[in-house]
Amino acid sequence: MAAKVFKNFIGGEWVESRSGQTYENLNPADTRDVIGVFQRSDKRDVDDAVSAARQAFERWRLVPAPKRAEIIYRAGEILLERKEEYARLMTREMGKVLKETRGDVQEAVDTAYYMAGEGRRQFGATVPSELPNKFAMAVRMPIGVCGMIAPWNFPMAIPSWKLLPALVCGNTCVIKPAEDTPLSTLNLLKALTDAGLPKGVVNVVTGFGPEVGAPIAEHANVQAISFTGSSEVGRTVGVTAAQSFKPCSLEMGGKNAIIILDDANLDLALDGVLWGAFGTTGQRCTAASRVIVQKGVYRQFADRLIYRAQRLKVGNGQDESVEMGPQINEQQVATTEKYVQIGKNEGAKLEAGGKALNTPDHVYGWFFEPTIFTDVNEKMRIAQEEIFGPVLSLIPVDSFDQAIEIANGVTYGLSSSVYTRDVNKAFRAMRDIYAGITYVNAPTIGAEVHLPFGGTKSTGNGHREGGLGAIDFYTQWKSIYVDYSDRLQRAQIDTE
Ligand code: UN1
Repeated sequence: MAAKVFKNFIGGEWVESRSGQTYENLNPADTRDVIGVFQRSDKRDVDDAVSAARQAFERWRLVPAPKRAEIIYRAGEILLERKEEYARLMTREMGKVLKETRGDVQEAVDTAYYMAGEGRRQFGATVPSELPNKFAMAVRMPIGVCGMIAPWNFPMAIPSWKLLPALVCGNTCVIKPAEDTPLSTLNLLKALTDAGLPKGVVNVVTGFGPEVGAPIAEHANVQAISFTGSSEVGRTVGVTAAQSFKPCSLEMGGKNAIIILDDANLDLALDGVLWGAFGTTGQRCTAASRVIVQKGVYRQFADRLIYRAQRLKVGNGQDESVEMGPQINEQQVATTEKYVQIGKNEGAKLEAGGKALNTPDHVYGWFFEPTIFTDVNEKMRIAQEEIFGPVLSLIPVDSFDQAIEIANGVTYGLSSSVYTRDVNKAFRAMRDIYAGITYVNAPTIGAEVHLPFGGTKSTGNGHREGGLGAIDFYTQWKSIYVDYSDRLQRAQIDTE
């Protein structure tokens, strides 16, 4: 059977790429399974999408925010009805297990409900004026056309973090889904259009970074840009955006640590580490890739973790009994293999996994064993660089203070976690870990959509997604002064 062809969505129409070029999207658990044929777009398609978004902006910005919000709310209801269908397609397209893809769709539903509420908030400020008979306020205004570049690991949730706040604030959008996972973004779009989103308000252009992402970031009529992906590409996007002074939100890598102190509930920590490190096959920017363990419990913890990790069922995520799916593509497996070799060369002890899986059940997909290095020194590359695969480094430490220092001793600062029963140490960790997110007695993953999401240092550039951070990013302030004195009043001059 010929694979289904999916088109770009521009100005409310399904259109082919101008070049007529396409590419195949394959199931990472079984590359014989073609999800579909997608448009391989280029700058001309981006230009079309930006003009459509530009035109639509003039009408959309004037739709009252509570009305915009109703469409978003309805899209949330539609996503909930289609949750199982979209989760199954996402597992086929992206690989993570069904339990997780249901969570990914749910995260878009949560975002829709939250952002729909913002239709009746988007609070500004009314403040007194220094002059008599003068009124002052600050209101949030939409920015215009927002460009978005999304990653493959949360193919519906992350596009929803970008699109839905932008929309409720009155912006229009051009989004490029990751080339590995365009279908899930098109499914999100379908929910929005079925909910009544007008033509041109969201435009989806599929394809590859240099051919689609770069022209979006460069486009003179794209007024803001939001990117989630690697720090390397993020730097290029940031530099491009700076040239035309576009607001730019970057959410990039992590090297997230879980600290386990001697007094921790080890059973709880064990479940948390397995979930944090091997959930989504380690392919979350919030994944736990370092576990810093105090020496009193280090060996016991390592033994129990290795035992459990070696028994995780790895396979096709469409099978409900599978606990860990494949990596997204060949290149990610190659990166994981490269880092396993680096870890061995650096002298870390490989105690679990370390290889791509090639049994008859795995031979058509990009599977890798849950991998654990022990006795890792915090300066080794496997303890410093983001791997984005199922590889975990265990680092033994003497004290709480040393644990915090090591947790902070990387260039990233997204998520972090501490397992302890000592409330004083928990509060010190909350204060002293320099990261955007800290969990106490829970792993590094599992952020909720109504709180700010993002990190310090090379993880980001100061913006936050989720919650109010998103409303801040997708609006700009306008200060308004109304003088009803009927005479010229001069601020700072008429001081008497
Ligand atoms: C990501 O890691 O890329 O907190 C996003 C979590 C999810 C989102 C992760 N809610 O793990």
